[in-house]
Amino acid sequence: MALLNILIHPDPRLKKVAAEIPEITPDLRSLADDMLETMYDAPGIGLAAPQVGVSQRILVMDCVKEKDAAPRPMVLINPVVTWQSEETATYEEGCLSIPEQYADVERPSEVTVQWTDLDGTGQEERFDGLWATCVQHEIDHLDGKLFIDYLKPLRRQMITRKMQKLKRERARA
Ligand code: K1U
Ligand code: ZN
Repeated sequence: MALLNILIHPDPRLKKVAAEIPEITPDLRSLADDMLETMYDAPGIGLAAPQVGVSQRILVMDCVKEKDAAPRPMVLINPVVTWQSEETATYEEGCLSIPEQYADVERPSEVTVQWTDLDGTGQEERFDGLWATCVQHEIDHLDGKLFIDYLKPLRRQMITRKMQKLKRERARA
């Protein structure tokens, strides 16, 4: 297992549409393990492969919040939203690729998602609450979209400038 480097916005690799995964390989299982380790270490509740520089359609998430509850690590390969509610919900979102910036984003409050798991088996689940927000945020990453793309241009520009400054400071350190 290994901790992976999380790309920081702006980065062209975060804007690309990720490729479908044709088969489950040992390398893919190893990537999923590393992504989960990286997500828990960050800490975060989700992580998509483009955030670690891999342009493939795989994401991990675990939105269990209760301290004493068992973790629920999930690995979704080639996820597709097959249904979304008309009702929406607004959550204050963050992103490991845009550290320390948060903003309200409105999305469908429930979604049904189909995906392939690491055994190659097709899965389907309806998500609500934070799980629904998170899975939509992560699928957006696979489509080269960030939560700041939902904000007004001026706010997006301010956040992008802050991230450019952060990257310059990190490069100098
Ligand atoms: O995709 C990512 O960048 C991960 C992101 C997922 C996300 C957060 C909030 C709403 C939608 C999607 C994060 O995990 S940011 C960190 C975070 O939210 C968190 C960190 C520690 C404890 C609880 C939450
Ligand atoms: Zn994100």
